Amino acid sequence: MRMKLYATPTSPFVRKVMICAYELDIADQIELERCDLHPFKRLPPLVKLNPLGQVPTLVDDCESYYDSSVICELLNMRAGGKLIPQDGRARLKVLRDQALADGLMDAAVLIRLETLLRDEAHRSSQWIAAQHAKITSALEAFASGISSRGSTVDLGAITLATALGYLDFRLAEIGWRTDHPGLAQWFAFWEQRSSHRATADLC
Ligand SMILES: N[C@@H](CCC(=O)N[C@@H](CS)C(=O)NCC(=O)O)C(=O)O
Repeated sequence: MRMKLYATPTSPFVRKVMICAYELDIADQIELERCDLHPFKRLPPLVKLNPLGQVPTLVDDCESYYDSSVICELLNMRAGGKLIPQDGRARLKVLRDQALADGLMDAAVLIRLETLLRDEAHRSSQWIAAQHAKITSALEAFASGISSRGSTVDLGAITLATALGYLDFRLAEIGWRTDHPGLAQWFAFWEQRSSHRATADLC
């Protein structure tokens, strides 16, 4: 039976899930159900499946799963994949990398919402600066370990690549490549992967 993924085309978390699906060669088992989401409006059919009313939400075998980290774990399990090491410190490190890159994407989405939803008079420059600080230190952390990352394809690398792609899409003015040439070189390799290219219109 095909899985159904509730999605919006500009969610980096949806793209992360679909990159995993392509890497695991099971993207054709997923049917995308497009949702028109707005942060101030909840979609009752989506809330029924996920009380947070967020995408990505996946329905598999009459059960719904969220958030993106759980869905990626499910896809990896279903495909018998190797995107997440099974145990030990290796597993924890991949999950930690995922958490850091997810946090980077959360900060970028919050900046986007603050600037999109509020008029200038009500915008908090302090709030925006605090989110920028998270992005800066997350990029520094990834940059400092990039030489040992090599060409390994795991959930941490996928989430990092998704986050960098989202920065290019929504916050290009950050210009992260200037400060982090090693990260830029790594991402140039990633951008060529078919999973990244196949999901380009998702973000
Ligand atoms: N932690 C969640 C974050 C998902 C998320 O932030 N989704 C956003 C779209 S990018 C959303 O659905 N926003 C609508 C809302 O929060 O009401 C995940 O990893 O899936």
